Amino acid sequence: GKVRAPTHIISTISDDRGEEPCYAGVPMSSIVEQGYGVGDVISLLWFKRSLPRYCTHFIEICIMLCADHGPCVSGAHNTIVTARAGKDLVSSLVSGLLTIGPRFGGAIDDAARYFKDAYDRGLTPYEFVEGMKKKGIRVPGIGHRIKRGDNRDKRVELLQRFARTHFPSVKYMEYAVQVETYTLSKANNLVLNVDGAIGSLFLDLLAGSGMFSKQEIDEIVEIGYLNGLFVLARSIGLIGHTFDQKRLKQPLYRHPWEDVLYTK
Ligand code: Q5B
Repeated sequence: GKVRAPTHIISTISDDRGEEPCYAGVPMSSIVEQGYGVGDVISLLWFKRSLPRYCTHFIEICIMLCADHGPCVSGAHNTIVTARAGKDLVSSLVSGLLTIGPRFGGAIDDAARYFKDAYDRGLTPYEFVEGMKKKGIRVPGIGHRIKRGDNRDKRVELLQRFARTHFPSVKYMEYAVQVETYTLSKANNLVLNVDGAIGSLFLDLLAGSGMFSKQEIDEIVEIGYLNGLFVLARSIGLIGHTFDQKRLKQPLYRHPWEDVLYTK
């Protein structure tokens, strides 16, 4: 009989062997003809299922409001400097992307991990925050360079308003808000930031949509899918910054001596 040669790659999310590519079994023509959006495509390629419209809309809102945050943040700064050094689009983009991490934009997965663990174990915000302090770990999803208790992040408010209106449950987000109330009592910059809002609300999406088993939720949180939202979104802005610098024909960037403390 026929013998199947062993394969070197296993793939489960897409297939291009037929007349048209399929994402998680859904042909491209259906995606286009049924008016799917980028949230649906992310659902198919990342989660391997079609999610309800409020979930895909939420994903799209995350993408839109994380697409850029001006030229001064780490990612845009790196991209601008790289573009001004005459590098190409991909180099400029990845130079910015490489700054995404635990302090900048890449705290979403850890925010989800820590908020989930603390909520599921029934820790009070005080026990959670002080426990993190004892371990010397900053609470992921809390704190911002320019946002304050009296100057909240509008993006966080927009996400919260959408979820309170459309999600069946926002228990993880409400827990994150209680944590914020406690951290704000310690310092005015310790607000719930955009990473913390997305991390906690995605837990609510996973737990409340009825589309994921407990085991699947644990796996998604453990693998860490959610920083992908920031990486994907901010790529839009970083590409824009690259084009902007090239359009403006900006010269090589050199940091001014006056802004460096030279010391022995
Ligand atoms: N303290 C974000 O810090 C920042 C604490 C804390 C306990 C905390 C910091 C942090 C967790 C990581 C996180 C995502 C580095 C941020 C983003 C996207 C963005 C960016 C943009 C965009 C800011 C002063 C005192 C110290 C610290 C204490 C600070 N955070 N304690 N838990 N989480 N957060 N990142 O202002 O006693 O003086 O030693 O690491 O969630 O990246 O727009 O810019 O869209 O692009 O540099 O929004 O919060 O404050 O380091 O001077 O700390 O607060 O221990 O206490 P800062 P520091 P002490 S959203």
